[in-house]
Amino acid sequence: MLMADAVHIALAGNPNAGKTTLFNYLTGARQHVGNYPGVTVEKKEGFYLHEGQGFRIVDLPGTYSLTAYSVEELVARDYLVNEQPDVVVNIVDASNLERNLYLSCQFLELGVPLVIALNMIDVAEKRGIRIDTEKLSRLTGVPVMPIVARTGKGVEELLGTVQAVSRADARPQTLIRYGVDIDEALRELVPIIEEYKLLAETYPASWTALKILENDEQIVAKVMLENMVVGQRLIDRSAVLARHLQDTLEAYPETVIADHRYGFVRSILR
Ligand SMILES: Nc1nc2c(ncn2[C@@H]2O[C@H](COP(=O)(O)OP(=O)(O)OP(=O)(O)O)[C@@H](O)[C@H]2O)c(=O)[nH]1
Ligand SMILES: [Mg+2]
Repeated sequence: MLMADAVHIALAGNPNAGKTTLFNYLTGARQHVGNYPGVTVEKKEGFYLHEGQGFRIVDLPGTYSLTAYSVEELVARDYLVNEQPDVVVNIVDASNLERNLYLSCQFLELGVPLVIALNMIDVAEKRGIRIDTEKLSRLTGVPVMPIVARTGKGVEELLGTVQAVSRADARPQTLIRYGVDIDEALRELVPIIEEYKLLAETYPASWTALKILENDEQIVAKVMLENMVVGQRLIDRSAVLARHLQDTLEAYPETVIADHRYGFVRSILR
């Protein structure tokens, strides 16, 4: 079998969600797992062969967000956009759904091919938490597969779905709305980013626009490097939004954006 045929998957999710546990289960590796978050700081790579299909698996550090504020977040997000895995498997702690889905929102925004692995189903069941996986799948627009990484329960089915998604080559569309002011700014920024093909190789225009409004230093710098004149136009528009939100809500754009992600999550969990 050629390595080129392997499905390239990245395990991503919150700290302590069970990424390394699944990685170890699949690759036979003995990477350290811990009861405290932030155990994995570097990415680890392994290989898994399943019914004639090879999987190249990357275990990413856990993050709560995909901003540019911490090394872990930058490692995870740069890996996803630079290495472009065939499928991102978002390991979600089923016993802590609201917090975990906040990060899932950001994978949806990034538009990466996504499968949600609902891990720690055993813990959730013990606590009497029942999750409607079909509803969750319908509302997020991506497959949701329940697993217990510690025992391997559901992992076969998860890999089958991962394989199908890698063949389909489909990218999820984000269904998240951020309120009238931000949505309006996005509607203005996106066509400009598209017209000048800013960061077009790596990021969807809607994501780049959102990051400019969030004042994400890394993305703003990349945009300026590509086109200073257009970049300045986008920054100026973003500043108008920031002032408006400050005047009307006394809030920063990134706070309003985060609030709307949580709103989306809550609407899903209702
Ligand atoms: N009961 C149960 N425990 C699990 C399951 N999966 C993982 N764990 C436990 O959860 C804890 C955290 O697991 P890790 O695999 O280290 O989590 P991680 O996502 O790699 O964490 P970071 O590297 O910090 O991002 C460990 O104590 C695991 O044994 C599961 O399905 N059920
Ligand atoms: Mg880990």
